[in-house]
Amino acid sequence: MGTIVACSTPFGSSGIAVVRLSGPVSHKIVSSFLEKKIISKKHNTPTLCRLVDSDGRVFDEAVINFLFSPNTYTGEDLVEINLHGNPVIIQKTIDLCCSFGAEIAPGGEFTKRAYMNDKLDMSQAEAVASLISSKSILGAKLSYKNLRGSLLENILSIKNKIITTVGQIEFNLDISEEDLQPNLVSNSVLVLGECIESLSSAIKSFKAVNVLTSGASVVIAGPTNAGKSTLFNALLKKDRAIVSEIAGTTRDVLENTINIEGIPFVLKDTAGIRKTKNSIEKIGVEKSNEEILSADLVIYLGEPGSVLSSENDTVVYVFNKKDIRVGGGGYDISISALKNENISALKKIVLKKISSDFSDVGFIVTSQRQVSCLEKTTQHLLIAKKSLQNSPHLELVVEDLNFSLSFLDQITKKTTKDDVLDSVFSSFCVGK
Ligand SMILES: Nc1nc2c(ncn2[C@@H]2O[C@H](COP(=O)(O)OP(=O)(O)OP(=O)(O)O)[C@@H](O)[C@H]2O)c(=O)[nH]1
Ligand SMILES: [Mg+2]
Repeated sequence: MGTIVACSTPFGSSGIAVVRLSGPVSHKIVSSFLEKKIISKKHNTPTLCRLVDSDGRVFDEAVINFLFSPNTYTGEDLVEINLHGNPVIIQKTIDLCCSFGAEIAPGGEFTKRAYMNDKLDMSQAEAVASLISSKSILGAKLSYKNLRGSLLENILSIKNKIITTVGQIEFNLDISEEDLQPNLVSNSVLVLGECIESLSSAIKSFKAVNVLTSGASVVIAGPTNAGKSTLFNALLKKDRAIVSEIAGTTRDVLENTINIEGIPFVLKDTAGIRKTKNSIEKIGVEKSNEEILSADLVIYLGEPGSVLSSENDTVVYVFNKKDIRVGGGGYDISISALKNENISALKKIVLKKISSDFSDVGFIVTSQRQVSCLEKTTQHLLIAKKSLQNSPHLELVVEDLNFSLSFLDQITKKTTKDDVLDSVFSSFCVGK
């Protein structure tokens, strides 16, 4: 593998920026444009150095850390250049690295190398991506748990149970299929049942984790003039949406993120739902219905007696304008968006509805790819379990158990195909 370079911090003006190199000649490349061309022989000893352009003039000074294989993030020789965060200086440094033999690193290349050099397994590499993209501190904590090997441990424990079951069945097959060990079938069914249960709770955890890392989408919906945009503004604590007494004011979906007790919510204001001949408003209403369908939660501002007609049943029914009218029976809460009454109580209800999904998540997965691997594992375990219970054709059972193991391997081990690798690492940012 060649030597790669990238800026690991966001490109732009900042106090400090970090340019990183990894690969066999990374130390030599960096020393080529230092005023004093010494390569540090000591691991992890940050040193102040001057950076020199091809005309021999110094253009910045930087704290440079030379790190030696294998005790680095990638497992290769690595250099971290902490320079002033000016895009011109960053670009000059990267250009110089390239002129001395480095290649620009594509997104995720540093973590991909860490994976290739056995510094991380696949579940830990994916935890790095979700740790970086997490929008809440709780999401970051869960991702960090996986980075430290929580998912790996849980998967290995399930794998061990399956491998032991395969071993016991194969041992029986070697002796005699007719003369089965007592309790072999019943014990195996029990163990596979336990594995299926753990996998199913991990699959369920994904929705909750996704909310913590990407934010829960909360759609404010209801008829025209119900006060949706007024509520949107009240929740954001700023006048973001246009409010008026004219029915059909909001046409496009407006979006903004709020944070309730550390959980991110992507709040959406939508067009009021009504029958209309206006072609633009009609498009707005269609968009509202699409948003309602895909929302994690809908705040529905309805008229008394009206119910949201959608397949999405995660709804908080809100009676608005309580300052000028009476009612509210059968609703989850009465508020006045205009007078800011009961807005905090509404936030609490929203938080409770969303967080009930992840109040006690233990074994969690953080990517759709991991979910589909676990689903395929479960399918084969279910078939194996059924075969054991119905007519124990033990060879078939072993075949399905081996299939289930191959899907677990895709989450943890290195047997992963190139296309899976590309899809995982291409979602990373450059420099990680
Ligand atoms: N008295 C009172 N008026 C309210 C309240 N909430 C909204 N309104 C008024 O109701 C009218 C409609 O409010 P909007 O927030 O624009 O309603 P909307 O549901 O977004 O309407 P569309 O975008 O047309 O679907 C405005 O005149 C608001 O001032 C409330 O709690 N009390
Ligand atoms: Mg509106």
